Amino acid sequence: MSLIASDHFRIVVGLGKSGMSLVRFLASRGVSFAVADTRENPPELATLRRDYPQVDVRCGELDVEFLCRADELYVSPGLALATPALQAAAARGVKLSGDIDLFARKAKAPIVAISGSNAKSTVTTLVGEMAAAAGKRVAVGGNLGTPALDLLSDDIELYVMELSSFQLETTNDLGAEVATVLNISEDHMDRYSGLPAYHLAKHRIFRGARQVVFNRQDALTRPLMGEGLPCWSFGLSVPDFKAFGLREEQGEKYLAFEFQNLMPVRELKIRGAHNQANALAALALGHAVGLPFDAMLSSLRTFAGLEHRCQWVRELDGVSYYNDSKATNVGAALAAIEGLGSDMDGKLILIAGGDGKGADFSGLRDSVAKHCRAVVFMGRDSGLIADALGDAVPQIRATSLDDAIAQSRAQARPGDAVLLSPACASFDMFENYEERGHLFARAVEALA
Ligand code: UMA
Ligand code: ADP
Repeated sequence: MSLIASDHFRIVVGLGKSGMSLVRFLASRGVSFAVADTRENPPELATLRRDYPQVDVRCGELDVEFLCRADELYVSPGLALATPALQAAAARGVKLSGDIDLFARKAKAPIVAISGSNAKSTVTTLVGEMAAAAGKRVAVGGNLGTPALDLLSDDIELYVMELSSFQLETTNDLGAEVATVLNISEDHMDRYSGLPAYHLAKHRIFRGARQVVFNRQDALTRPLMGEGLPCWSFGLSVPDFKAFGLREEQGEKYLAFEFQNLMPVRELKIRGAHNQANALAALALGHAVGLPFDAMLSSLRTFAGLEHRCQWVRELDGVSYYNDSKATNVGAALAAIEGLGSDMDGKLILIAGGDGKGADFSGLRDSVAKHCRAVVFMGRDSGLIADALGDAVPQIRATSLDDAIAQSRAQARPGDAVLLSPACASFDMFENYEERGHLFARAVEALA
């Protein structure tokens, strides 16, 4: 892996999980490459030095001259393409690309590609379980955790990929068998110039797709181009042709395809209207790649949801406690407040706040006023949320997560629920949303 410029010299920019998967991939194919990371001590540095000691690694501020020795940069989803050094390299003719483009070129099996502001992990996991229940050799990953390139194998019959807007920024031609953007609401506004730029990044998922699934209730999920591509839709309304939705018969609500009832909604283990939409999206994606209904429905009957997504923790004094730490944006918190709030007789005590990522919190006001008894705030941007909510409900400031739990408990009455659904990222107080969720669950379980 010399540093001498050649026609085929690559630089992996970013040495986290996806960067390390690129290193393994390129090394195994004898491609000449180096690595750069803006951090002094990136997470996979020790592994790289141990397993690939010959690879040149540059840590710290990106050096444009160094980057320009490559003909292509594989940029981590964690780095914005707008980063000046990357733009300077691009202006000098260096191609900017990412791991998903490489993966798409090498994958021999069909790809189910899933993006959206929320519900990606839930729907990706569900489609993966449906495919496994149908007897397919399926690989599931992407933004969900296992980097795409680590999934590549000749044995695989179907890839189910969760793709973030960050990954899609560097994805030029995915060529998925079926692609979807599940929903669009504001997120990552600290990285994008506004909703249109974020929307544009998400819609790159449709490049080269053979089929499309869109959300009938969210116009921003419809592909801007792609006339003539087979399209399937999902939504909570009554379905028509090529559509999944809800039908009601004799007081019983059903998941349905076109004019056919598939399964009573009450047989779903995952709760709330947002999860009914997720189940319908998964059915649409699975149907598009030929999975049989019986296998898909049996998965829906057993899937209990992922950790940190509206997860029931315990009941104490007639009050239920839910961990929705994964609600790192306004859209996700809204879905949880509406989904749980309309499913119960009591009210919610909402615990919110953290790193707001530049979001506009005013969209929470109506749902909070309708479903919440009080909001308990914690974290850096809690003042911004408090201002946006105005006098919708009583507001309480907490000094820590434990304090927030204690304050919520004091507010709750039997029949209520305490819901940690912060509408914010966690990085101001915690390592990540998982740590925030685990600490919440542990503290709630310890309540006497
Ligand atoms: N970073 C630098 N300098 C660099 C490279 C990264 O400062 O040169 C920082 C950035 O703040 C960045 C963070 O390090 O946000 C992580 O970057 P990384 O390259 O170390 O990330 P990976 O470990 O490769 O993880 C990435 C995805 N991370 C991001 O998009 C931020 C993971 O999604 C994904 O699971 C993994 O690849 C495998 O595909 C995580 C995520 O937070 C779960 N995604 C966002 C989300 O879901 O909202 C989009
Ligand atoms: P993602 O991978 O897109 O972050 P997850 O499945 O991890 O999605 O869920 C993230 C958050 O979004 C959770 O807090 C969850 O309660 C909420 N959520 C789940 N389904 C929906 C939906 N259909 N619309 C909006 N929010 C949702």
